[in-house]
Amino acid sequence: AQLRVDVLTIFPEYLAPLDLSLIGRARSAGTLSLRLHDLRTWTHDAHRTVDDTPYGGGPGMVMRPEPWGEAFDALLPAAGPPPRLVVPSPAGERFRHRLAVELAAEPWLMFACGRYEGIDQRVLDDAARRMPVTEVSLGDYVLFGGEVAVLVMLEAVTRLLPGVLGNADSLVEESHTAGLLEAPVYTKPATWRGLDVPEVLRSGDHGRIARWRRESALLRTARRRPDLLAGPAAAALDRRDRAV
Ligand code: 6GU
Repeated sequence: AQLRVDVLTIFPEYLAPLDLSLIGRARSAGTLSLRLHDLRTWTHDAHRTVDDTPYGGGPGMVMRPEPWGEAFDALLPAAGPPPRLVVPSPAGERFRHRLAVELAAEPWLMFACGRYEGIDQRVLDDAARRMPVTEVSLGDYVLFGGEVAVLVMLEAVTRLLPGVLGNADSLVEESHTAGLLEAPVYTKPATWRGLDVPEVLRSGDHGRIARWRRESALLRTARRRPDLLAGPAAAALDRRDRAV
């Protein structure tokens, strides 16, 4: 497989959608090798306990370290390169297109899904002695756990794998690849409920269409996401763009 992925979670059923659609197809095509692991496999008490009360007090529960340690012992190779460990957390680095590209270039990813108030910090400290660890946040809000974040990240990463998208051009043109939002898109009919498709898109003039799309992308980005224009994409704007 192009990419091997292991996911550690106490809710493997949460990741059932990974059988569907294009991710499911990438799996059956052998591009993506995905394994889900129930963290409770590495508990030994009758209740298969994965959490305990926080040292220092406070609300909620913290994931205890032992099952995580045993899981890594079982899943990491005795020799050879380890996976890159990705830990979803609101305290992590922001997940952006750039990081998706980076992850898609790895041979082996492991995701560790925390729940409750988080995972005992020593799990991350110990893991970092054995493999590269990246804590990743989807945005400035808090989820119950990392599972849905893994769905999001795996979808963003899988579609970047060679052969997953039918048309490789869709990767080149799309939003965020260029650091800009995409121009609006239209299909038939040419008029619908009194609304017309912009004439330029029906003109057949590929030069005009490309300029219109570029301008629309710039305008949309300036209006909706001006922060993107302050970033690295700004360096790529040419003189013609600045005149828009
Ligand atoms: Cl990646 N995980 C969790 N648990 N909460 C989040 C998040 C991730 N990103 C934003 N909130």
